[in-house]
Amino acid sequence: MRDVDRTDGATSETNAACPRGRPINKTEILHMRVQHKIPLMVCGMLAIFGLAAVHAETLYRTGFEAANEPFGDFVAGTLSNQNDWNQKGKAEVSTQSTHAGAQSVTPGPGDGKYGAGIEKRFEFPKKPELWVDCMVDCDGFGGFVWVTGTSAASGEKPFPAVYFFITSNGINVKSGQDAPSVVVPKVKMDGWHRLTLRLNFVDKTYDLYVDANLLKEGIPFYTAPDFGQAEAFAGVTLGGASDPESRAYYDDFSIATTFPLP
Ligand SMILES: [Ca+2]
Repeated sequence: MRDVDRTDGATSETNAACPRGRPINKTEILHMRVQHKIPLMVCGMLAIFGLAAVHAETLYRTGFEAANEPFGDFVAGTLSNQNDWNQKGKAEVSTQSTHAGAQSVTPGPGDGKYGAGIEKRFEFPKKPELWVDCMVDCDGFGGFVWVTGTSAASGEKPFPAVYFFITSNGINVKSGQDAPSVVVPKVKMDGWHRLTLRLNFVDKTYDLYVDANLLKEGIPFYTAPDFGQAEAFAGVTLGGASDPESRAYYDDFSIATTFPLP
């Protein structure tokens, strides 16, 4: 027996599932539909998460080791622009202080006024979100990190999107040439610490994590006088303090489209 509810087109049936032979009411039909939909919803969610897992990409990763590096091995000693990590100072692939393995990288000492830095450019397809992750040991002196980007106004010329200094008191963020520096919640940056940045090129902000703890979210990208804010990722500069005695070491550097694991 099959009835059609003409008000909503729903079909009610009397069959083995309805032993008393009474029509199934609308509430029961709705319940059955929901029950039927739950497995479909679960399948859909699994498919979405599966696709997300497939699309999670590690775009670059290095421990600056001598072997088994997926994007190029490093020889201990003078950096000499190995694997397109460009240097201006006396940068080295170092065995002095490492977070993992036998080697790390240091931009070398400052010149008394500015800290030395090492820089690498990347040419990834444009992404709305990127995660930059690294370990840093500032050896008590401090350092600085820039993430550079490009905008329609800057063309191919990169300029800072993320601009901060690591000090003994915490992390000092600059959001513009004339903008005041902001010290995010104080963290003691002695020894090795993990720095993680979630870059949002849609909102033009970033979130800052230290040792996987979110310290501050939604920090505006640096605003450059002629170029505005970065719209696409261009590269990274890792730097040390200005003191000639200073050394900052970096290790386990990666760029990915999702939160880096573990
Ligand atoms: Ca290493």
